[in-house]
Amino acid sequence: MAAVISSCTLNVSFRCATRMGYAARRVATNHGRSFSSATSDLKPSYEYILAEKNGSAGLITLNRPKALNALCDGLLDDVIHASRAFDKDDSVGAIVITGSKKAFAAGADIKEMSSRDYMQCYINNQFESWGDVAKINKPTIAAISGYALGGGCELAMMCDIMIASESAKFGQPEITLGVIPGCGGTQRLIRAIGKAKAMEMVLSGNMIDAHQAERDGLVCRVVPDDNLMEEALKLANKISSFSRPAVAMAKETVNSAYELNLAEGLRFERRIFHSMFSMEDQKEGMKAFIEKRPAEWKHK
Ligand code: DAK
Repeated sequence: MAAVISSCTLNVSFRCATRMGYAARRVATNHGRSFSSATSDLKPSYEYILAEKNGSAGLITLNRPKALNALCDGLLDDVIHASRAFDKDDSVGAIVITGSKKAFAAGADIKEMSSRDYMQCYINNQFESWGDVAKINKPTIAAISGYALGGGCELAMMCDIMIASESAKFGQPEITLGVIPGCGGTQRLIRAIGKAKAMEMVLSGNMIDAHQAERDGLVCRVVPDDNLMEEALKLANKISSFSRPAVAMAKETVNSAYELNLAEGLRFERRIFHSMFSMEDQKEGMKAFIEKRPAEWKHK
């Protein structure tokens, strides 16, 4: 049933949005796609991103093509604003972040930060808000084509799932600029691909291609360039078709493995599992299985 739901979702998304009363409008993106758009807390438009809905997925497209989506302060502010708006929107179950075919993002904006001095960085706690992307409660999926370098790779790693297209290239080239990764590149990369491979990338600035990234466990899968958005949105809509609290608890519990030792993690998992038996969706999900019908989630 889930497979049926996911394969249908993309086709019905515009109809659904209209039926649900959104102010639907068509939006062209730099992947050349068009979707319906409307979510209450979203701004009508952003300077550096496109934000729209596709069925039950929120879609954020980095849109600074001339600079290969280099992550200037304004772009990051836009990403965080739209992510929070989708996080609060009950009709959205998961969020996809993508870039263009040539670049997911070529890193922090080197031109913007090049002349900053230590005191400016320190007093303003430069880039502190970047980490907020990892604080979004709903599942986030990075759909990556082309370059994901430096802060671009770090932004992708803040997401829960990374899907790459054949053209994707990942790297932490900060060492070539005389600095180090500053937003999780030294920490999340080692957890994703292990010390030996992370060290090579961070110390040499070497890039890895999509297939290497899949072999190393950095991305969950590689898809043809032309299928990237279809696959990412299909996955986001499939995740959105499940009980929202169950999905949120699954995300929180998996992420707790970053912070906890095994014994604490297993205890946390068990306690979360126990707590789910207070949910209507647990009753409904199991009853629906027994009655051989699709579950009707109440999201509580
Ligand atoms: N910043 C600014 N502009 C960039 C850019 C970047 N990261 N990457 C590309 N651009 C601009 C280029 O300057 C060029 O602009 P114009 O010259 O046309 O005005 C335009 O985008 C097209 O780029 P190219 O002409 O270079 O295009 P190519 O196809 O020849 O090369 C490339 C593509 C991706 C290989 C190349 O552009 C490149 O090497 N870009 C820089 C990659 C890089 O070094 N990235 C790491 C940046 S450092 C932190 C949070 C985050 C960070 C640090 C701290 N905290 C929370 C503390 C992150 C740091 C970084 O990401």
